[in-house]
Amino acid sequence: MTDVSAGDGPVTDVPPPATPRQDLVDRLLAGDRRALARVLTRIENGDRVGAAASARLYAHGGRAHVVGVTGPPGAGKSTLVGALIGAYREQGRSVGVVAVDPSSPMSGGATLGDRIRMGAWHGDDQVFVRSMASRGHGGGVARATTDLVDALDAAGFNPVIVETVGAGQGEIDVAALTHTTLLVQVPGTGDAVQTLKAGGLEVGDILVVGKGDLPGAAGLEADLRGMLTLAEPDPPSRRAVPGQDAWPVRVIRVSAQTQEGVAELADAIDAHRAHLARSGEIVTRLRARAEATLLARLRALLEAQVAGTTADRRVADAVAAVAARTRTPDEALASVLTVLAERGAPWAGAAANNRSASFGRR
Ligand SMILES: Nc1nc2c(ncn2[C@@H]2O[C@H](COP(=O)(O)OP(=O)(O)OP(=O)(O)O)[C@@H](O)[C@H]2O)c(=O)[nH]1
Ligand SMILES: [Mg+2]
Repeated sequence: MTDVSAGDGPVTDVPPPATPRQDLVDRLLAGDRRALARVLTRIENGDRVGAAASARLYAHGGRAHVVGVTGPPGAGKSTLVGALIGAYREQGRSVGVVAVDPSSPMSGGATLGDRIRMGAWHGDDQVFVRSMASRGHGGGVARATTDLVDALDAAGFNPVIVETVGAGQGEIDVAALTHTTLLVQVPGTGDAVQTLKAGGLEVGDILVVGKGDLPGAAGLEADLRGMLTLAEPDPPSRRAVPGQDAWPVRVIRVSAQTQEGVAELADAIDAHRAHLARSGEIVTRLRARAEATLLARLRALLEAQVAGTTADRRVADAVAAVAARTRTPDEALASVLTVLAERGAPWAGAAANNRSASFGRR
């Protein structure tokens, strides 16, 4: 384990006691759920303690199968996750859940956390649910979600389920951080097939027809199956490892109300996991996940450096000049880069020099 706490002080939020006590991360790793809850809160807050904890936990992760559950607001995602928790508990498996932006006011759904508190898993220390509002996190939702998933993974939960609203167009790209993605569609909304055509197919490993007890569910199931037979067999985003078969996307109709299809869905998730391991596709997915995580952090870093640049007089002048068409946007960029370089972004100075060199050659 890498000790990154040296510069940041120990990962604990109480003053050092007279007798040495285990710190939060050690307690989390030893199975202490209260320590886990506190670490998750610090991670969600995005503070230094949370960042230091994430860094220490990282080497302990990578064991959990991470399952994404995504779909439109009110599709029954939380109810479905609750049903899956039941299936996993029957198999004696622990389950960690991160629910992002639960219960939009429109859907009439209770948060998953509320359901658990009211339901059968209250007090079961093999089930841990964390709901996170996406509002107020700015661009940090994806980061916080990834770190929360990693912390539950390090704490030994397997699988870890992530519930998010949306299908690719949402504010966080769930497929980039999960191993198996369930795309939930419901009858009667009329947009299911459109969603899938608009990229959902590239995201979903398993297409779930939710609220399968409602009229229209069988029809939607048939539509989705029909669409799959017409779809490009091996789109670039899910290209199989050479020499291996691609995963055949499955359609499963589930009713969380009658429990119909829930066990079949849990089995399909396991089958997808086995496919990823057998075919070697898991390696590709983990690389893609690592790349997406790094790029997202790079983007966040650059955005933080860029934020507020327009407050600088020279940048404001450049903006005015572009608006008045006395300078081109590319010429104005040089001013912005100069300001960024002065504010401690060394790459900007190099980029500014390169740009003036290439303008000189023109
Ligand atoms: N008929 C029927 N209704 C369901 C089923 N599953 C969920 N519902 C209902 O659908 C509504 C929304 O359920 P949620 O599980 O909160 O949906 P959600 O997708 O998590 O909602 P948000 O997180 O707010 O987007 C609730 O009123 C549920 O009781 C089902 O299998 N059948
Ligand atoms: Mg929900």
